[in-house]
Amino acid sequence: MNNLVERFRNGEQLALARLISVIENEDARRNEVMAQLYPLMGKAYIVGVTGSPGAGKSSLVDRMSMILRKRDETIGIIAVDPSSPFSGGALLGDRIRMQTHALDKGVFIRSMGTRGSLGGLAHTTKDVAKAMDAFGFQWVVIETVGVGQAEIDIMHLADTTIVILTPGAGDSIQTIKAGIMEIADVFAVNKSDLPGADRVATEIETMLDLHCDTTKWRPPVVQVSSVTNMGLENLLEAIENHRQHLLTTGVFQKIRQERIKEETLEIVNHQWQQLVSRQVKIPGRINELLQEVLNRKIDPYTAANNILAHVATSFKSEGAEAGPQRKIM
Ligand SMILES: Nc1nc2c(ncn2[C@@H]2O[C@H](COP(=O)(O)OP(=O)(O)OP(=O)(O)O)[C@@H](O)[C@H]2O)c(=O)[nH]1
Ligand SMILES: [Mg+2]
Repeated sequence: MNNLVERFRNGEQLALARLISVIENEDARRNEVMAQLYPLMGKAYIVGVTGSPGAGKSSLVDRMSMILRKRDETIGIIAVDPSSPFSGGALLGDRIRMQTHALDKGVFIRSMGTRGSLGGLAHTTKDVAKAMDAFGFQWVVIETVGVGQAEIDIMHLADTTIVILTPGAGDSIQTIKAGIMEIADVFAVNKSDLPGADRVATEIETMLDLHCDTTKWRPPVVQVSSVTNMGLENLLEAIENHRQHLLTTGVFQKIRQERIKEETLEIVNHQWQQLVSRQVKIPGRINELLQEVLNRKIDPYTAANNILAHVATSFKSEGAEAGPQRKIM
């Protein structure tokens, strides 16, 4: 494992791919890996891209990456497809749509598709994004279909979230109503080479006039086309403007700090749950307490308190030694 981390530090993409597999498979070494990579994290700018199936997310990410590469900036891309059972490597479709970058070391594409990911899809995506950040990519772009809670959670990872709408799909207002409006920092009307794009853009602006708190940030609406490459520079400028807004208002710093706190508490929660489930599996005090509840000798609340106390004691003896224990730098 140390060898793998060392190769990762030396910029070997194969090592990055292997470490992502460790993260995805909820391997016992996952926490150890994340702890080792932690000092390298926090430099990438994270962009979320969401929209209905077929809105052109992958195509747009591909085009944006092309421009960023011309500026010599590096990009890690995560394509999350919750409906797909596949995981690891690139899904065929994404491989084709993003093939422009097949031989380019400045772009790394990873598709993730397993619903049943043990730590949860959002949790795993977050860790994969962190691994790409630690690897040194200046941009980490996460593409996901904007439907369920897990996907919205994933978008909360992003510094800037782009919501893609298209003309003709009839989904603009519907999508906005579905609560996606709250997560949008930039609206992209993709497929603007097709008729109806102006109307969609106007609809979004009207919606923003009515509902947007302009004291904060009014999401710009940018018309783009991945086919004609129209508007791509404007889209990148909109992202840059949002980034500057976050930095100058101090919101960027605040959000990053909030996230670190939240994530640390999430780890506590996660470890705690694992500790409890491990103990429940073995005969012992916890099972005795559960049995007493079943026999109506004690109530579940008293039992829960006793269980917590018991787990805490065993954590002192076993758990504290199991995980990573290092100081940062
Ligand atoms: N006319 C037109 N077609 C586009 C544009 N962008 C993408 N498409 C087409 O729309 C289809 C879907 O594009 P994708 O990039 O795969 O869309 P996606 O949102 O990533 O799709 P999923 O990941 O399957 O949800 C493809 O056939 C693209 O060629 C565009 O700007 N104009
Ligand atoms: Mg796609």
